[in-house]
Amino acid sequence: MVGSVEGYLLEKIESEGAIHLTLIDPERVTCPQASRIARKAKSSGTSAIMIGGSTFVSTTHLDNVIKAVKRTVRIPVILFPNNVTGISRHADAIWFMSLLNSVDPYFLMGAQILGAPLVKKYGLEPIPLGYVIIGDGGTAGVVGKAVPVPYDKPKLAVAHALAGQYLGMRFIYLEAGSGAKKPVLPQMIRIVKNSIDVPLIVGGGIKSRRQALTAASAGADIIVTGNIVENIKARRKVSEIIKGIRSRKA
Ligand code: 1GP
Repeated sequence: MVGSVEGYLLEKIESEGAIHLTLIDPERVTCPQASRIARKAKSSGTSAIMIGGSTFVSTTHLDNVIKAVKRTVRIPVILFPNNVTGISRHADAIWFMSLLNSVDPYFLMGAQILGAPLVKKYGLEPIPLGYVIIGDGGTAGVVGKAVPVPYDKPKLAVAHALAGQYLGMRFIYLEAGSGAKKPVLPQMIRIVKNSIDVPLIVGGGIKSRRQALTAASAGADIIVTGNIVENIKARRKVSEIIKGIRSRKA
């Protein structure tokens, strides 16, 4: 049941303690830019590339960005879809996700029902993921019609994460929103990590080595960064983030 990309992530977490994934938003990059970001991120030590955004992208451009990334690096490409239109046959796997604190059934199960046949048809590896919006959640929170978990209510985050795990989701993602002013707080990461038995992903607003170290030390198994890779200093930035993750005290 566990596919090769999921197995790869689990092994990496097991051997490295905490890992980094790079998110590329196809709306914000050209194909050459996506290739460059992926190459630099890979050489800095990122473990996989996630592709997705919160709003709109043409499926042709999405396909082309993924093809460009796959031509450049040999690490897995995992879709991070905000809707059915975020599915591409060219990726290796897809975070098959439900936005657990959405009030809209479409984001809880509707989009998944529409997308599942495509995942099957394209032979994508689905990785079940419970997605929880923290703080204002940025664009993802608005688009997904989430009732966000406040930063200072860690027990509410635990309730969401446990519900996801008990429904069979094999990863839980605490999302502060791309470009969030404040990342998920370590107190929340720690209590969620101590309450669940599946790997914990944390992202949104992580911009520095110190913030990455804080999240990894609090128990994040996977740290996702997006915004910081979209500029020319990408390599140095990603490399700093990864150094932060690797210097954590478990
Ligand atoms: C957003 O958690 C990711 O979905 C990454 O956020 O763009 O702020 O790094 P940033």
